[in-house]
Formats: sequence, structure tokens, C-alpha cells
Amino acid sequence: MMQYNRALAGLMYTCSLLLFLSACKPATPGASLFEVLDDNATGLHFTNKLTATSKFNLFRYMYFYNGGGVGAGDFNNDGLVDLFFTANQGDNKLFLNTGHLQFKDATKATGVPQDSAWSTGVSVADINNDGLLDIYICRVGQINGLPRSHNLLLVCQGIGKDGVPAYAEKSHEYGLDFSGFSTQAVFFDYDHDGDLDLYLLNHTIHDNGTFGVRATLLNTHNPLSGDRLYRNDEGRFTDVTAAAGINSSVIGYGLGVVVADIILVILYCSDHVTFINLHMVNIVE
Ligand SMILES: [Ca+2]
Ligand SMILES: [Ca+2]
Ligand SMILES: [Ca+2]
Ligand SMILES: [Ca+2]
Repeated sequence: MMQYNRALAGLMYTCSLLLFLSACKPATPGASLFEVLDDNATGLHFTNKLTATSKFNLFRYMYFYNGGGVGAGDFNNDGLVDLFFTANQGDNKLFLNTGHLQFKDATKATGVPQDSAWSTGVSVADINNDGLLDIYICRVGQINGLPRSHNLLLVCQGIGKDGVPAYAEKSHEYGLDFSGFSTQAVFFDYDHDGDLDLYLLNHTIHDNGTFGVRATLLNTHNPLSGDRLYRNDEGRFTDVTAAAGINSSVIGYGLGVVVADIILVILYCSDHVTFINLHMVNIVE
């Protein structure tokens, strides 16, 4: 009887899997489930155009072609997902979704700063828990050949009658005006106290071999390239990187960061991955 149940369960599982896989297949063999719409169809006129010069190029900055970022969220609370694009050498842009896959450029009306600094990743979160989405922009702010800059925190001040959100830059006020080589930030409540904390992923700008023996750099701190963990203390963010035991040395080559229910996984372009157990707040490399 047990064997029968197992066989039956196995058959049901196999049938379910086949049904699932068949549902994923395009209706017509060879046809795509997705359709590419160009910017003339959607209104999403944005290009992260890069122009290399003799003073600033791939040889001067090895992450020159890493690209910008895109954030999605309902910035004006109308039920439609809007988009925010970051640019390296151009302007960051915010597009509001007007429905039916149509977007309008609302950048100027929203007050998003335009200073030609090198923006990288963008994160969308309601940092002050007021029901309005806020935007955090990472930047490369301390490298020769680029304007000096710091990461930006755009806090939504409200939504106008025209449905356009308004932002104010508050990174200094919140303690998040980090200036170095940032890649991406992720907001999450690591200490389970109900407010959003921040992991800031940074990168270095030289090859690993130029820094000497790797083992001598572990447990050291670099103010520009080292990763950071910030605790949200009632709206002011405190750097708790060292206390949390996070490696923030100069040889961090951060490319992406993901938060899951159990562990925080930080992926580097080198051969090591950092796992942070959110319940025990410790590090395994
Ligand atoms: Ca919207
Ligand atoms: Ca907010
Ligand atoms: Ca928290
Ligand atoms: Ca807190």
C-alpha cells in the first residue's frame, strides 16, 4: 500500500510537472512569449550613452561599462508601476506609467537632481514608512575624471493633484550621503524592529593583484570601497559595519546584492560569496 501511494504520488508529481512545463511553452513553436516594444511605442526615451575619452575610459576605470540601473515602483500611488532609470554620464529619469504600456517623462516636475554625476544602482523603498515610495541612488563619487558626488536619497514629499510626486534630496539628513564607489543598495529590516536598515554594496577600482596579499587585507576597512551596513535609528542611519563583523576591505568587488528570508547573499565578481545569517547576524565566506 505504501509503495502504491508512493507510485501514485510520483505519477501525480510528474503529471503536475509536465502540465506546468507545457503551460510555459509558447502557443506556437518558436514564438516568443514576450514582445519587444521600442521607446517610440512606450515613451521610455532613455539611453545610458557612454562616451569614452582619453582622460576617462575603461583603462582608467575598469567598471566603465558596468551600466546604470532601473527601479520600479508605484511612485504616485495610482496603481500603475512607474520606472526610474539611472545614467552614468547623462541624466537620471523618472517615467510615470499612464496605462496601456505608455509612459511619460516626469523627471523635471519631480525635482530629481540633474548634476551629471556617475549614477549606478537605484533602490526603491518607503524609507520613512509614510506610504510614499522613496528612491536611493548609488554613485561613483570619488574618482579622478568624474564630478565629485555622493549617494542620493530622494524622499517623496507628496503627490500633486496632477499625479506627479515631488522629491527632496535628504541623504545628509538621514546619514546616507556616502561618497565612494557604490554599486547597489538594498533596504531590509535586519534587526526585526520594524524599520528598514540598509546594506550598501561598493566596489574597488583596481585589480586584485595590485593590493598585495589578500589575507593581509581581510578585517581591514576601506572608506571608499568597503561595503557598509547601516542600522536605522529612528530615521538616522548608523554605520554598524564593524560591529556586525562585515568585511569592508579595499578588495570588495561588489556587483550585486540580494536579500532573502534566511540569508543575505552578496555576490562578487571574484571567487567569494558572502552569506549573512539575518537571524544570527554573522558572516560566512
Ligand atoms: Ca504609478
Ligand atoms: Ca516615504
Ligand atoms: Ca530595522
Ligand atoms: Ca531601527
